Amino acid sequence: METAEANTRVSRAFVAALARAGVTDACVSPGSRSTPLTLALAEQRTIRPWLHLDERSAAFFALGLARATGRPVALVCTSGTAAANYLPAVAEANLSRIPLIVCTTDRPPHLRDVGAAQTIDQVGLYGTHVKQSHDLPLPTAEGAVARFEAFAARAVAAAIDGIAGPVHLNLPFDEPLLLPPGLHPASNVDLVAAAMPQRAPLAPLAVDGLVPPLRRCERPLIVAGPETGGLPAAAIARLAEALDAPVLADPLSGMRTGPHSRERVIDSYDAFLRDPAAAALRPDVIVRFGAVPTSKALNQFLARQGSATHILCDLPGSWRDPDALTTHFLSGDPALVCESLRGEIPATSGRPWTRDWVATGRRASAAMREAAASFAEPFEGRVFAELQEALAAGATIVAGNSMPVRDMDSFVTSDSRWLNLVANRGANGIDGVVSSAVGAAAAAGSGRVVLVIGDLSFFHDMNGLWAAKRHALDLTIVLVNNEGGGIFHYLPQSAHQAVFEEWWGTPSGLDFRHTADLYGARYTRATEWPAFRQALADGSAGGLQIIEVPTDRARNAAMHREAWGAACRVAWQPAGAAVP
Ligand SMILES: Cc1ncc(C[n+]2csc(CCOP(=O)(O)OP(=O)(O)O)c2C)c(N)n1
Ligand SMILES: [Mg+2]
Repeated sequence: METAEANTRVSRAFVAALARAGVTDACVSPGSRSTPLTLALAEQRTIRPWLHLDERSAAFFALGLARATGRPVALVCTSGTAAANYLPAVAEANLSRIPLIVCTTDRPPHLRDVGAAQTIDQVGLYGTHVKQSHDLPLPTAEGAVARFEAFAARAVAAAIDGIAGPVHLNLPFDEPLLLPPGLHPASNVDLVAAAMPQRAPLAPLAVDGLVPPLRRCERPLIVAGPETGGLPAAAIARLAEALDAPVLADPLSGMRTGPHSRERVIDSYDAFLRDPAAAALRPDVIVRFGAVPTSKALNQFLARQGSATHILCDLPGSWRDPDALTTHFLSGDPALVCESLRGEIPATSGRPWTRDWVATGRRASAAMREAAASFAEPFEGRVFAELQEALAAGATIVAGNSMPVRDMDSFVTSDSRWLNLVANRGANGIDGVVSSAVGAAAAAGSGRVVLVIGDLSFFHDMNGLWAAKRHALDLTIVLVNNEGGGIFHYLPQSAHQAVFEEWWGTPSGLDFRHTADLYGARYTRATEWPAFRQALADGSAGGLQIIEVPTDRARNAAMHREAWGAACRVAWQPAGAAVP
């Protein structure tokens, strides 16, 4: 009984310590080895335990919830391959800087690597995809309560400190795992949630080396890439004003929409930078914030600017520059970086360079919207234009990887009404997207959440729908069904007609109406935009809703090319031409 009592005592103390450190949600999947921890979570009221049947979905749900709340979410699973199913979401959380406390339970050390059931090597299972990984002592060890509490507090601190990310705790439990019901003591754990530690402001920045190029520059450019939780939009907008620089704002940067000054924000660069005429644009200083932009055209444009000064601003320890372009790295909190830089440069205004970028951007943006509205057939990009029109400020749009996030980039325009635009862009996986959106929908006060997802990505995580049903969450899913991988039509393999359809087109042949039935979702197949709008309006009543938009892959590739062409044709008018 000593072992069972120790398991109970230590698990309760561990859960209480997580709660004190600020954890408010845990995702728990059923199993035997995790029993003490699951019971400790089930018998308290401070941390909300969310039941999940599938660990891969559980981890992506946790990721979506943590991204929406900004707080670390705990994961609890049994031993064996259950733990391995967390890996895709752990990798995404690590790259997207989302805090998770990954608690895998395990056999005690003497039962490892000796053929015991449901036992795999879990020590360091997530490799370099976690910020820290610890194999905890057995609950019967001397001083285990204090040690478990310390590991919980330390894990939360590590997960949110600096560059946020996942932390792995491997918790061994020996049998008997728990006491029989009559002997199991009532919980006397008094859980009090403490305030989250704040990120300490960083020391003033060493900006000296940057000042001359910034003062001298004539053609500055600011690039706002994706950032979990959003970049400091107002601070970057103020820097853009002081420098009088255009801001190329990725949809996932938090800068494309919102009440900050968007005077210099450009939303259509992905279209017009495709044009050979873009070669004439030669920025002399490029200031970059956030991760690598979604737009390939922008990344290729930046990679061509070899003679420019590239200033990368990011948190210490980060280096998001796959093309090795950086000439100056400024480490620090981006908001403080902006303020420091602003103090060093004389205010500038009226640069023709910036006026031209902004005018070009507006013309291209209008042309893209017009093109999207003009197609008679269902055009995938139009989904985002329709959503931006219909959704209230503060709504969340989760874009699946593949074409949805690219269409979000092309068709969500700069707007004073803030939309929370998110996607799993750390590792760009098409896995776990449904669960990430369900997790976002689970965040209290998150407003309406709409997921736009391709059919193969939807198939990949249909299990994720279970949590929406089980926890009665409100989520609208726009299922863009082009019967396969539409994105591959933009790649060279699309010309290899003999093999393309079988190995890249890959239609699933599934009727997703049955998926909706299985998970109790309201289902609409919208072949016309008025029907789409009506379904979207109906969905605001709540519950789980799937709006399927059937599209044609090959035709959509052609329509995208037409839209880009239209944008490029109007973008390069001489300076002073009318701006729509
Ligand atoms: C886990 C994972 N497997 C495979 C891929 C490669 N991949 C990228 S896009 C794509 C097709 C996605 O199809 P769909 O979700 O229908 O979106 P569409 O391309 O039609 O917009 C695949 C297989 C990936 N990114 N992640
Ligand atoms: Mg598809």
